[in-house]
Amino acid sequence: MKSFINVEDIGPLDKALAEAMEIKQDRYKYQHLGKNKTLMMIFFNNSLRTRLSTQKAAMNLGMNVIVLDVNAGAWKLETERGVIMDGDKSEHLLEAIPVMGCYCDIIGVRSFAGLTDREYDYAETVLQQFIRYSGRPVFAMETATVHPLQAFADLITIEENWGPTPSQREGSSNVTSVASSALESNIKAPFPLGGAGGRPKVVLTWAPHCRALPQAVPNSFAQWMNAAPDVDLVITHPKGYELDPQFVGNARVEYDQRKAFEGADFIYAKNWSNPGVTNPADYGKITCDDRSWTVDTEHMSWTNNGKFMHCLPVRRNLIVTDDVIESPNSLVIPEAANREISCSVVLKRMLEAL
Ligand code: AN0
Ligand code: CP
Repeated sequence: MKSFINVEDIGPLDKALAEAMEIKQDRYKYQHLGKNKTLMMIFFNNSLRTRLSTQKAAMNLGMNVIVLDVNAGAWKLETERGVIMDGDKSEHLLEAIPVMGCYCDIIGVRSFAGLTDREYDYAETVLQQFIRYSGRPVFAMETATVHPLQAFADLITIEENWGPTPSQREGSSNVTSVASSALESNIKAPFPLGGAGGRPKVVLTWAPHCRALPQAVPNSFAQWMNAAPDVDLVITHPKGYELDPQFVGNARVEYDQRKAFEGADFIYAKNWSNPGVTNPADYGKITCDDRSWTVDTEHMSWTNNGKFMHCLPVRRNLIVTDDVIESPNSLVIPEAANREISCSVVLKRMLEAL
């Protein structure tokens, strides 16, 4: 795998999920792959989970790791070509990127959307420069429009928490492609999505926030759920918050949050700023702060004993109430734990392709 940005990059999801389950059982199994290989993580924005889980995954694979926080200690970088650099930026990305590439074998990039210029953000301008000029395989650690490591971890978490009890799973004869390919490759079968338990209803819900946040997390979540075998994806948000159609795909959009929640097996909450799809002038703005969208126990009572998910960091009592995030149905911690697993699969694939 030469880059990891979109769901297609990982190939068939059944194989990727089976590999994730295999690595989860023995996370040091592929430690030989990373010997004398160096991962460089470049952060243009803050992070807790991505920083820690990616480093852990790389260490599990025997890699060396270099972390650079661009805004804390490096020269301030110019990203636009053609500007006269007489301001506060001392170095241009066009030199910095190939230099970074000299010191490593694989590069991970975190570079959020600026949320002022939709075209610039949706062209993934910074990420594309890394791909073009670093000479190294590059993966997204949340870029302007996508956060695939998160979406892959979310898929693993849904897979693990969906369906009947473990004993019923063993006896299930309704084996789908996930399990069959896993069995073929002699890997312990994960529970098949869309198997004995039917199709999980997964609801991506917008929730209010005090800051303008990117669309990367909901974009990737929608993209991965659409690609997953037999997931019934419903997206709910206030009018005007329509995500880019390339990510919405065939998902159902339901503007009535209560209707969307009815019968849901998984509630995936996230704030995003206005994607500027219906009104380009609204791009990156907060055009709704309706607190009735905050996920509370009443919201969860509309679901099918649904599990609560959020990628974290989360602002309590804006996105979700204390009661819901602390409830036994909250998956936020296992979800974060699976970031180590999703990243391990990605780095393993990249190391194999070096
Ligand atoms: C970021 C976002 O919404 O994209 C990162 C989430 C993983 N969140 C914040 O900036 C609070
Ligand atoms: N979920 C996630 O990516 O968290 P961080 O922003 O802390 O890395």
